[in-house]
Amino acid sequence: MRILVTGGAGFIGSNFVHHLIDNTDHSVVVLDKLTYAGNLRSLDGLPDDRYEFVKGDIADAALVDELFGRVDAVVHYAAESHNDNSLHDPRPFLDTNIVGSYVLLEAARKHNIRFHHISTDEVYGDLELDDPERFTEETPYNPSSPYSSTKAGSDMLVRAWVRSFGVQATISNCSNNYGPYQHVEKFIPRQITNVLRGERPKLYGTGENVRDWIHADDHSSAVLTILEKGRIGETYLIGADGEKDNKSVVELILTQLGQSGDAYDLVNDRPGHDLRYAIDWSKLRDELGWAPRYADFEAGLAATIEWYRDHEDWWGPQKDATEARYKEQGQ
Ligand code: NAD
Ligand code: TDX
Repeated sequence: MRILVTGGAGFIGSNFVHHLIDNTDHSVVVLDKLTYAGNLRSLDGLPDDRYEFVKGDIADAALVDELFGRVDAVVHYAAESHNDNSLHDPRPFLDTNIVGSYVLLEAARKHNIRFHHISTDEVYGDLELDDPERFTEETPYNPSSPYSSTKAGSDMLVRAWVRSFGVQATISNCSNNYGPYQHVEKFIPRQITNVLRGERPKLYGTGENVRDWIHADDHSSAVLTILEKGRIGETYLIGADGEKDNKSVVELILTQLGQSGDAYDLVNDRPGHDLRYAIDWSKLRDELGWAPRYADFEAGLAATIEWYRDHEDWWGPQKDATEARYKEQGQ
């Protein structure tokens, strides 16, 4: 197959492109606008005969029409992805996550193309710390931020285009990813690169918020499984039983880098900050036979720290501007 990957120069999209090239015979066309979050260097070293890069906007209907005419399937990662940015300037989130997804769905309908939509567990809102339940495919949508509400809106568009127009689509909602090529604005890379630069990690609020971590390569193998075996019209939750509170993650980063576990600062909390996410991924396991490979979070984190230590040339150019923005917000 030739697979169009939107947002393939971003964090999870680039991990997926490497996963496809390394583990399948498929070829890849990447469509990416190269916003501040896109980095062509994340796609270095891919074989010319199986990989093509197209710079462009998913909301550009003429370009999207041309590309859908020459691929066999589409995996849609492109998005504005950072909650904090969405609180300061929501507009690009509507343009890309909603209007952009709409343009892709119209092209999928016209070309009758297999379409997989990448989404997030944040569409379900948040859980109490002591809630024994986890999110399932049946949990009602209850998004909190401009980011998560635009992702929820795009999921609803996909469901409507399946039901009303017969589009051949599936949806996955994944928990928090970590791994190589993640922008330094995000929690884990921000704290690793702070420590590498001699700065203290910054925890929002009290640090008690819980995220359910999964390695980006496990997200990729799950998406490939759904693309190959998923039932049209279905939603699959993707997770890896990786619940950790933010304070514990910062302590691990500090100690793995040889610092004292309490050498962090508490900073202003995020408005509307979701307390806890937790994913029940048993449908994906039972129906499609998928399982994660990175069961050991501490080992995956150590490998990620090594990657950032070795790749300052990749993240260094964006670090100062990112920290300057956080400083303005007291974070
Ligand atoms: P990212 O911000 O690292 O990458 C997004 C990519 O999309 C960038 O390369 C950017 O240039 C591109 N892009 C943005 N707007 C575009 C447009 N209009 N046209 C074309 N390209 C555009 O994001 P990420 O963390 O890799 O997230 C990818 C997807 O996975 C998103 O849909 C996100 O909602 C979803 N997701 C992320 C996580 C996570 O933990 N990061 C978890 C679950 C789901
Ligand atoms: O400096 C920080 N300090 C801090 O305590 C930052 C940047 C974050 N945090 C907290 C906020 C969250 O509780 O860490 C947690 C993770 O924050 P983010 O990396 O911003 O991720 P989150 O808001 O949980 O959303 C991520 O997972 C779901 C992705 O960015 C989304 O794209 C995805 O949908």
